[in-house]
Amino acid sequence: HEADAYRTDLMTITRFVLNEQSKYPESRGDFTILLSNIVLGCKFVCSAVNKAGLAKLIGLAGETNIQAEQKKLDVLSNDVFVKALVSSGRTSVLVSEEDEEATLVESSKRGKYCVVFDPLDGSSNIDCGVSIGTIFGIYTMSHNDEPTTEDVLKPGHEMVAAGYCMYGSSCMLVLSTGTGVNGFTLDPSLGEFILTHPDIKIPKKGNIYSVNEGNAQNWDGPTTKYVEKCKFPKDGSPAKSLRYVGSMVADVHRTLLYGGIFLYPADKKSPNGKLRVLYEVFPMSFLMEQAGGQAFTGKKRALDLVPEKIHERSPIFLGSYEDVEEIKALYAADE
Ligand code: AHM
Ligand code: MG
Repeated sequence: HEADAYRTDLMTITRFVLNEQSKYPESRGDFTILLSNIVLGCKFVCSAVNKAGLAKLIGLAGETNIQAEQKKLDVLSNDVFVKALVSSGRTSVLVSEEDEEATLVESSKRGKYCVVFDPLDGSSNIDCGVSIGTIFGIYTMSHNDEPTTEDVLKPGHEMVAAGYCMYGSSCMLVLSTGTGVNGFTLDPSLGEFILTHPDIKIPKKGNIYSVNEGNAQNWDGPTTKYVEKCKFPKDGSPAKSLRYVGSMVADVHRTLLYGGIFLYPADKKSPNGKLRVLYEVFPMSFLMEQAGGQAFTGKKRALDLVPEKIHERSPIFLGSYEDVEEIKALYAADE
């Protein structure tokens, strides 16, 4: 059928968010404008990631004037996001994994949102072409005075939106504005993200666990017991499969769609784990909860953490509701 070959009613991410925002009478389109700048950043990074191998080829051919392409991909991505977000006129504070200090936006360009982000996560996977991603979370300013770093040192449950973009076999943007989770795939011929995964719900229980097992000798008791249980279940259930890309976006994306659990626990060498609270742990925890899963730090609900520093780290266990229940029980028994 012709009708099947071409879908004519395209739900782009902009149209989707405009629809959602129109439910709020006070909405003036600020969020839509902010999001479209994030989307622009994601499209840029997607195109840069796809061209990364070619840029190297040009380099090898002896071109000398390729400074821009030679700029490291993560630095380039950061520059694009910071510029797009500042110029949106809708932000006051930006925190990026790439910048030691928060960016406080000059008064003429200020707006009501604060954005925390990791412009290109999964750095160890960049040079070998394995999936990498961008992660972001959005807060609103709670006052009209001068913005400060304090404006983003808030618990994750105060975020108004969070999402990630995965640069993988296709480019996918997964977003929540607090009313569920939706996935959009970039149609490269249109340059638009189209709704392909409406209302994503994570399976209640999964059969995959995802962790860097190379750190096992330094784990604490509950993590060790949990992973042992995944491999040698004593209750007759089948052993879980192990999948670990080493890119948080890819590992979390798979967990969201297939179910299971992703762990980056504390260990003796890194007592707070590796992942950053503001722009890794919070956005992914927000999405997990919105999809019906859970996110736990080993002590409490991840979204209840109150960061004291912008680059703070925390252990994290997130994924299917029932799988996270198990790790919670092991930590409770350990107290
Ligand atoms: P990065 O910000 O330097 O890229 O590190 C974050 C990444 C995550 O994407 C991933 O979950 C984790 O580091 C993997 O760490 P490890 O190599 O220790 O397993
Ligand atoms: Mg990172």
